[in-house]
Amino acid sequence: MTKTIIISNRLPVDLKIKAKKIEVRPSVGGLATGLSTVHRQGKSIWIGWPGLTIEEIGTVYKEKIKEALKPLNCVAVQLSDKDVSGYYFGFSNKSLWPLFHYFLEYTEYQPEQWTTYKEVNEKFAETVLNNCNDGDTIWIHDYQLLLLPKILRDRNPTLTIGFFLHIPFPAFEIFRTCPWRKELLQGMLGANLIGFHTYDYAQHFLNSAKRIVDIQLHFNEITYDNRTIKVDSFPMGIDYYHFYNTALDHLKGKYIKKSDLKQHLMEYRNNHPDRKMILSIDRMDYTKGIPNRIHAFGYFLEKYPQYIGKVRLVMLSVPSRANVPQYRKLKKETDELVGRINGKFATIDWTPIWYFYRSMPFENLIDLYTNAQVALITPLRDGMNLVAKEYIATRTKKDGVLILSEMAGAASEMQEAILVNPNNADQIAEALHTALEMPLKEQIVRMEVLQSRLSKYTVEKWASDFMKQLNDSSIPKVLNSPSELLDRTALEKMKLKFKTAPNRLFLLDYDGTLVHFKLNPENAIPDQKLYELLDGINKNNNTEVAIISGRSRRSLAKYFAHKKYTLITDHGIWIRKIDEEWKKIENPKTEWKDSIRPIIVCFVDKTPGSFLEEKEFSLAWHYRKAEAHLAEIRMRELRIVLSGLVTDSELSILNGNKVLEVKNSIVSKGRAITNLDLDADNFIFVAGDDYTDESMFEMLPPNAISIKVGNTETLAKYHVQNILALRNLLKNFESQ
Ligand code: GDG
Repeated sequence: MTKTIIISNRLPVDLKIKAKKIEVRPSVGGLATGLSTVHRQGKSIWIGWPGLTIEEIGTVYKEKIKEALKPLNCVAVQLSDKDVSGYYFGFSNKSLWPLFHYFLEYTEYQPEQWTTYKEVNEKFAETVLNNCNDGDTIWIHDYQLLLLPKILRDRNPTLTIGFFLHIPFPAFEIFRTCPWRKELLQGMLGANLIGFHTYDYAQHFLNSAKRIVDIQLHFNEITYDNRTIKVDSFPMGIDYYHFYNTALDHLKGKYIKKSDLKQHLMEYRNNHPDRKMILSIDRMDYTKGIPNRIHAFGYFLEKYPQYIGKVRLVMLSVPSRANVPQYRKLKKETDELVGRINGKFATIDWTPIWYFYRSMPFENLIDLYTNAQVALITPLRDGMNLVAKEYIATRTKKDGVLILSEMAGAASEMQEAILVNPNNADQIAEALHTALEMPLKEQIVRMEVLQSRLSKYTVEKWASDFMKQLNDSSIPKVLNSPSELLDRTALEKMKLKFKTAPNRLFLLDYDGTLVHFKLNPENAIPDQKLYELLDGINKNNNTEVAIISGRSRRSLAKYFAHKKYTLITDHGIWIRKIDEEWKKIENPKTEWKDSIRPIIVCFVDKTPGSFLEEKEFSLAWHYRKAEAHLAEIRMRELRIVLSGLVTDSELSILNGNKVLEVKNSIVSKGRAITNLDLDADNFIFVAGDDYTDESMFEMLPPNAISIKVGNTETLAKYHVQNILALRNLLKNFESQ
């Protein structure tokens, strides 16, 4: 039975060593709650860092911790002090966090930290691989583990891998500034499904992937490395009824024991029923817009002095990453600002800002939520922001107003809040004024819509939606195609036929089948291993290796003229059999080139990076090197222009891999291979990757073995995932 493995930087546990004993308690964060259903179902484990380094644990406690985590189905990744400092405080929080939140001025790049980030992602992979079996489902979380999907995919292709990013994915112009942008994207592309909080983040990711990595895109489906990768948005919710019911219990006075905070809040309310409370809660992080909020509140008191003595801003700032310099600076700035506003506006019995720099127990959090008439949440950037959602869930009487930054992912689902630009102090002041004066009726109307939405899209729903799509994505897609993934039985049959057949023919397409595409076709040269493989097959008795390609005679001859292989070039115009001279097997007209060429040249001029390849009998417009988005638009335009001109049925337009080619219709690989010995008794093995190869598959006798490299629609009998898989398959036929 396969299982699910959840992987996040931190395990969902609080771990302490007290009086030589290990204390492990499950933590109650949003992610832990949301995934608890996934984690509870059947066999499932959670892998992550337990929060103590190898040095802190020492050899004595290592095994004890392992034992203590076992009942919770958790497995620890062992990290040293150096790992945590380079990977977590370093690359994750000094490079990725600011970059992804558009804080370029805080983004630092230190190669040693990048190296540690890679090493730690490898360490996570090792722990996962030691705990997983073929076919398991893996769900990886967040920016600390961007490289992990690819590492796992490379080591075990049978895994179904999902990845979810909890923070924003920035626009291409921001992301491209990262020195290791390509590796990061390739890392994420190891997954089958990549999830983001919002549609915008998903679009930013697709845009970057399109421009930086050589992918093909169809709506939100990527084809890369001959795999399909789905990209989608899954807005994360909260454990709605946990917040709602706890708030109800608070109102009913179920919690007899009153904390200091609760006591204060009650006194404040009873002694000053006309005073209102504005609440903000966040980690002390520069992305959360804390100084902007304090400034705006000060400006509000100046603009509307009638509220002096009447409203109070209660600000809970939870300490976070306090050893990163920018966070220390922020703390200092916040302390000073709060001091300044309080100094300026305070009266004998009233202070404008109550500021807490600490974390509070859950019960107190609920007290704050239920006592605040207004929540003021103004991050400069925020992946989602769960606090905004939690405030809504605790408003059991349906009163209260949420002011929310439009830069938070949550804003796209919470249009009934008052949305503000966090950099616009005047707009925030106006929003505060509107919120404080909002008639109860309007508060209720807005609250009802928000509550109804949040109570449906809970964190459990979020997790189950993601898992459902992930499980659907594990089935390889070969649409409308009879082709099967080649299995062991098929391979054994193939080997038997190879042994017993009188003659053997290996007919192999070149680009995309034997070698990877390169930006410039001139660079897609055969490697030594490929020569050894083809020679190894060719050494067998009665065996012919034939390379067939749309490339020109000159280009293919450069690589293989010295070999004893058959060569077919220009989509099937020239053939060179073993020990024979080149022979022209088609003689198509070429006059049409004079009228088509100027049109393609015009598109080359309009599309920087694209170029025209003049072949003897065809014209090819290559756009692999052009900016992907523009190239796609231009390719469509060119195809329309050409289709209008190419009414002559003797010409056809081929849409290849980042190339549009016009050639004579009669010329095809299918026609060309009729010049070879295709006797049905022979062992015939044909492989290709794009639709120009389909004409070959169509011409083959029924018992020939046809193989499509990649996952798209085909007439071939079998498909293999990629070039490496084909090369591995061919190794079975090397002469011993
Ligand atoms: C990242 C993304 C995304 C806060 N103070 C206390 C406390 N909290 C709880 C809140 C809330 C959580 O912490 C904070 O969640 P946020 O979503 O607001 O922010 P991040 O920590 O930055 O989280 C964010 C999130 O991941 C999920 O994908 O929404 O955009 O940055 O649940 O209630 N809880 C307790 N005491 C506190 O003092 N008990």
